[in-house]
Amino acid sequence: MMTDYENVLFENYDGVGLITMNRPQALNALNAATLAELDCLLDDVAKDAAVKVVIITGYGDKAFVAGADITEMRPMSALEGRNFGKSGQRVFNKLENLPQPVIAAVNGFALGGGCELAMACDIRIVSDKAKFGQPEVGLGITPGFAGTQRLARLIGKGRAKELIYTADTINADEAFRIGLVNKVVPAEQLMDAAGTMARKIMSRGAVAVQLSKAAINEGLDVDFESGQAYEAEVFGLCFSTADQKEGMAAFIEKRKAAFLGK
Ligand code: CO8
Repeated sequence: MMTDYENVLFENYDGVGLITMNRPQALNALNAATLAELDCLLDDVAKDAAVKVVIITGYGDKAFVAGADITEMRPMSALEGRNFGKSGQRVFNKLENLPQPVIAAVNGFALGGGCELAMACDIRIVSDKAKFGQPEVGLGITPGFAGTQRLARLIGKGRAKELIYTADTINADEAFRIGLVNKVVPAEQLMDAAGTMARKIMSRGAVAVQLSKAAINEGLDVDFESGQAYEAEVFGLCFSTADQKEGMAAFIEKRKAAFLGK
């Protein structure tokens, strides 16, 4: 695994891979170099069997990610903007479809591309100091890293339109109320809460967790019947795993399952 990135940090804590977005001088804003590093890091993580669950957070106590880098975007042509948007979409799709489950531990501002990054994660646990929004129309652009798509799918069309058209910033409690985030915790408990959830997920059958993730993601992009067909295939596949034999034996024997992840 490569570890000499500048703008993204990576550490493996007993199977929990911690990715830290690390450009504190710009509130961890995503420039092209940061996106490129995240892209490579995700390739490494996807292949790393020692990483069971991933947590993504932002460096410092102020920002998760304050968006795409406005200084870098300012002089872009239409074509450059389109290509930058596409490259961000591609990296965020890679994140969304990472084999391992991904928890966003949102420690502060998650605006624009930062909100879009959090939405590409499976689960969002957030500090009570976190702030969310899609401020793009206030800059004369639309969301460009799939915010128009993921926000509407996550919180519904009406609320997504309100947030995007007004460019309002909302606090953690409001984000929870509208279903944008899973859980709000006091700032100082954020990493503990994310770690606790990561370890709980790790205690389950890893094959079943990864196949559940694939089935949910696959299903949201196709019609219901095709989603069900995919589910039936992965459900069947589970019966060829050691984890299924262990999980069901443990239930019958009234003991805790010791999964092998295969
Ligand atoms: N890009 C570049 N630099 C940034 C960004 C950013 N998104 N956000 C903050 N910074 C920089 C500031 O310029 C400042 O730098 P300096 O110290 O050199 O002046 C430093 O970070 C600290 O920021 P502030 O002084 O502004 O800190 P405040 O506490 O006063 O304010 C805010 C914090 C409210 C988060 C404020 O920084 C802010 O509004 N930031 C911009 C938020 C924003 O609009 N984000 C959306 C950007 S657009 C986007 O994400 C589109 C995604 C899709 C792109 C598609 C491509 C075509």
